[in-house]
Amino acid sequence: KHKFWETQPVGQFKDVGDSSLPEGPIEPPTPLSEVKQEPYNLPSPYEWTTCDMDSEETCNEVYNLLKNNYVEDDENMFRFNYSKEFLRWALRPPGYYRSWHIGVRAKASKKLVAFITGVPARIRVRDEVVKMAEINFLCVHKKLRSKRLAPVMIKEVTRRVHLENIWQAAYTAGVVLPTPITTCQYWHRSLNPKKLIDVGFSRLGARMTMSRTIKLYRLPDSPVTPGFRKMELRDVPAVSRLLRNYLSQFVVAPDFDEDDVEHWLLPTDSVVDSFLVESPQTHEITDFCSFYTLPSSILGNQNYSTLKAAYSYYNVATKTPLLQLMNDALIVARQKDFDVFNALDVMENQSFLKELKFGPGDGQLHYYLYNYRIRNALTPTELGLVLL
Ligand code: NHW
Ligand code: EN5
Repeated sequence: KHKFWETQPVGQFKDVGDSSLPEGPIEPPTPLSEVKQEPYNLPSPYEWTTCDMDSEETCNEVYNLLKNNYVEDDENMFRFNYSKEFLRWALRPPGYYRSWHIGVRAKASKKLVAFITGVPARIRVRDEVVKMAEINFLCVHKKLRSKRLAPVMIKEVTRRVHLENIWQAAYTAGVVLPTPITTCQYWHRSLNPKKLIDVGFSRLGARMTMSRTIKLYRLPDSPVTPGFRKMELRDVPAVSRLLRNYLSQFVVAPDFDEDDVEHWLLPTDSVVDSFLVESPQTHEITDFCSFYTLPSSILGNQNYSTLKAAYSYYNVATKTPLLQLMNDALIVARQKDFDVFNALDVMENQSFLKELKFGPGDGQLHYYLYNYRIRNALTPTELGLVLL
């Protein structure tokens, strides 16, 4: 079945449920001198390129490859359309390596035909903090599919990660591979129900009219929590403390320092939004919520070309009820003209999804670790990691 994945240091299906296998690295690191020094061979019409995301031109090429060839839903109605600013943000966190932004070009035309990326991250698994690569944006042009290019790209990114003395990775996918550490469900909260129905993202419920549906999803014009405001640079230390403390309860979660929080959570227009609650009495920062912007192209609709989606990111409630905090997040997302607010059933999200009128989607997201075994699959509530 999995001719490539069977050869890789990942949990194998045959080992699921085998409690005799130890938790931790599957293979030990090898001396750096033993890491292959030359890139893997591509089929001869293609060549490797390192993509400089600082370059407007390269960033445009990556953007266009993904816009036309990246992830679609199971009925091919929508395709992720990550913006250029988003890609720059996602690919240049603290300590990033340019060599992990890997493209494949057609030798003849120099056209970019495939892409894969890694960014460094410290991920805690139980009480061990492990240096990992987060792998994302694996994409092969539609016309070059099923030619076994993906395994070569995965081996090449693995080699370049190894050259930095990093031996583990984390990644997510909509497809089942050997073997998920957990499987999460996507949930969706309509903000602009009429458009969602018009484009086929959602359906009019049984015994529901359009005006009844619009009323069902109506939200207040502004957040209700006193002291709710946008996060600022001066909040980085307090947000870092709040988030680090919160994430410590999950089995798998990022180990964010202040530089990471500044990069990943300080608001960036049309990329990431973060809000917090500052106590009007004590000026203490007690609660935090965030979401990132990921539009999808709407494939073949006469009236609309993009679906504007917000994705729940990291949220921490210590004083404000999480339900109220997330309702305020929905309110500000609606004010910013998002059509839908998406969330996974990770962390404590289950506690607000139904009450805030999210409904389950038709998509799932499987989480994976490379070269790190987890003894038993986790529940989504044990997972404190959101990948983009
Ligand atoms: S998931 C999004 C992936 N991208 C898309 O779905 C975009 C649309 N699809 C495509 O571009 C987020 C192609 O279909 C792709 C496959 C490129 C997906 N992950 O070339 P072949 C990420 O970016 C396996 C991993 O013929 P193709 C995370 C498949 O099981 N493996 O297929 C990325 C088969 O192997 P098998 C995947 O359709 C994580 C082989 O590829 C996969 O032309 C990467 C077939 O290759 C997927 N999403 O191209 C792993 N989809 O053993 C990182 C298919 O079953 C691992 N495959 O025969 C860690 C590396 C770093 C380690 C550091 C220590
Ligand atoms: C991770 N970095 O399938 C990249 N999305 O449910 C890989 N469905 O939007 C991730 N099919 O259910 C890949 N509407 C995995 C995700 C791939 C994209 C995907 C799903 C997630 C999705 C929508 C549209 C379905 C269109 C037909 C969906 C129902 C919404 C409804 C709103 C009202 C309440 C009930 C639910």
